[in-house]
Amino acid sequence: MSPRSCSPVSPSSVSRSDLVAALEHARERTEGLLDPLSDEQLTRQVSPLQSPLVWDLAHIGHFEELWLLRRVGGRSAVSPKFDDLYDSFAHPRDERGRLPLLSPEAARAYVREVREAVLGLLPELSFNGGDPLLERGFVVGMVVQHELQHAETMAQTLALAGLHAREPQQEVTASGEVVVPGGPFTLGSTDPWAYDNERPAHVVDVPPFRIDRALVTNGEYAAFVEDGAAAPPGWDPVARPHAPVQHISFDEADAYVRWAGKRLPTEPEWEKAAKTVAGELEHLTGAVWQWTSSFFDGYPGFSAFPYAEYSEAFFGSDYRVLRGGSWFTDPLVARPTFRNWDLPQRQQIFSGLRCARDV
Ligand code: AVJ
Ligand code: FE
Repeated sequence: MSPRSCSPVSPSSVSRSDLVAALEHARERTEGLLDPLSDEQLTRQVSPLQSPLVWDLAHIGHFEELWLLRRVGGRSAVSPKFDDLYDSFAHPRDERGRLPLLSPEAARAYVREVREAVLGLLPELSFNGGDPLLERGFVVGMVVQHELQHAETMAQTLALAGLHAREPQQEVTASGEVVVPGGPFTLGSTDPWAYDNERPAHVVDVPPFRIDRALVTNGEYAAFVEDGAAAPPGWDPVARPHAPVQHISFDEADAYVRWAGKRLPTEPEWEKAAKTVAGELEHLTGAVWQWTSSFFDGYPGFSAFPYAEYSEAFFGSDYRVLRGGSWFTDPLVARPTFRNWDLPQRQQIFSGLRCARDV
């Protein structure tokens, strides 16, 4: 299924029908992945790096219950067990296959029950009454984006299981570099659905730099592999030499750019290019996530909202930031200010790279 090209929610107002449509759109993407699967495929621990798919499904429902039914709606918990079972900080991914999880049938019934209650609650809520959680539908947007992000995590699991062998459909056609002139630009977002880690928007002075118009292709990466680098998992460079290379870790991306006599863009450089020379650059979104050289950290004046476990818990020098969005990422998530992050050795994500260089 291809992502819907949806009109963004207007910053000045939000209608209940927009919110319902966004919730339904996220659910369609989840169901599109999971409906064709057997119970065995849904409950299997495919990799220590990924949850069993049925965990992601019930976790999506639990997050929606927690934020919309309980926090906003004041309802009581559906089951006291779920707060532990489906808390991503309570059990690492490699242990989730051994937990007493809901069966696929029970998980489906749970997410359906939560969604029906949410649709009943929405007409009672005021989205411009001064509550920052509700303002312009923020908390609904958060629940929608959470489900869409877990859909991508589930797509990674399916790719690892060999059940959803997919890759970027795009072919790289651009070549050469763009010089981005030095000077200030605004890093971050004022979009009402932006995450806390995209805020506050602030002016940053970025010295001039060069950035490639195109992503690194399988064909280009093949020369690096011939020179001794490890081949990415599941790689077949002969099949699609002009497609962007994917399943590249930060460490490999960093090694590639050095080998090529270049470097990765920093996060501010990537965002400045996306905001000021987008027309010159190919595949800013919709192909593969693009590694930057930046660690994941808060912008100056960062304040966790509405919970520290989304972003702040990962700040520091463990995680590197990726920008853009993959062939799977929904347009609702793949905005130019959106920040993704992962550990530098991870390859299961749909990640590639774009080179940069000093002027
Ligand atoms: C932004 C993709 C790194 O999967 O850990 C899902 C998204 N946060 N549930 C993750 C997320 C909470 C997050 N990433
Ligand atoms: Fe989650």
